[in-house]
Amino acid sequence: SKERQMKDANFPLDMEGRTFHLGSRKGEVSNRILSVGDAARAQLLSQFLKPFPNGDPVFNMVSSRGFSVTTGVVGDSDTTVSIVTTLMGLPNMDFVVREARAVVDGPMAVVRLGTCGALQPGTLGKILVPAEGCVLVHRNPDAFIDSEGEGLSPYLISRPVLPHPTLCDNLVSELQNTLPAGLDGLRCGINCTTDSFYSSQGRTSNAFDDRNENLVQQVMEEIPNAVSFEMETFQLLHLASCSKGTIAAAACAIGLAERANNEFMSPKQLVEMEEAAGKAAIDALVGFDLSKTEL
Ligand code: R1P
Repeated sequence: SKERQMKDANFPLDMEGRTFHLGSRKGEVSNRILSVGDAARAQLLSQFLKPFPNGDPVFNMVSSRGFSVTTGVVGDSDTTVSIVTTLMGLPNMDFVVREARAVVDGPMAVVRLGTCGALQPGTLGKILVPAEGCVLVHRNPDAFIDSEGEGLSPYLISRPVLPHPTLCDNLVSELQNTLPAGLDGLRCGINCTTDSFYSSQGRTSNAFDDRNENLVQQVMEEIPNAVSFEMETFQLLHLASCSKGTIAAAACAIGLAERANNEFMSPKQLVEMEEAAGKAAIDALVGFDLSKTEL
């Protein structure tokens, strides 16, 4: 609750050792984390987690900020996985990765399963995997200052950051096993993480000065193998690459809407893909050798 007494303003913890936003403490989060955007997806995929061998039930908590952590054992193994509801956007992924890192001992593996806008024709409903990397597409506020912004680009595109190659390979081969269409059900390429669902994904608006009418075209010209627009993966892969070799990360996302033709998946198709891709992501985490997080 908001009344929690905190200590250490540099990295706040409460009196029980719980982090400020994710709200978990040591012993509650596995070294293997599946990060998903919303609570319904976390709930759906918790079917793959079983009680602990000592009889303890699957652990579940929701923080006052709305993040959730569900930790249990996978299949007949004694390997644990935590499913974390990461909510949306770069800062929330930052909270999850940093605050999970603070309460987990030893190396970690994190896989994100999200939804995304599908950028390539014919990829609606496919799983889009940033095996070739992930860029950040973000608004450049300086370009919007009337007197000084002239000549500046209103959107900036970072250089790509890569997933952990072995973890990403694990994910692709597990997806091949679980997706109804096998390899045809996925497409690898570059993911574009954006700092807005609207402006920096090229959705136009009369209500704001967004200067984004040509943004999707610009992204596709600069990054011909761009497959997806979503909002968290860059932060995950970037932080993993800055984790001094302690975090391996990879990601995939379901092509929920195809941008070029404006088509959406049906809710039923979405749940089927969430289940299949979620199973694959959990199996990829379980099969990953944690001693190999260093690149
Ligand atoms: C936007 O609708 C949200 O959906 C996508 C985006 O990254 C953003 O978080 O992913 P999730 O379904 O995982 O939240």
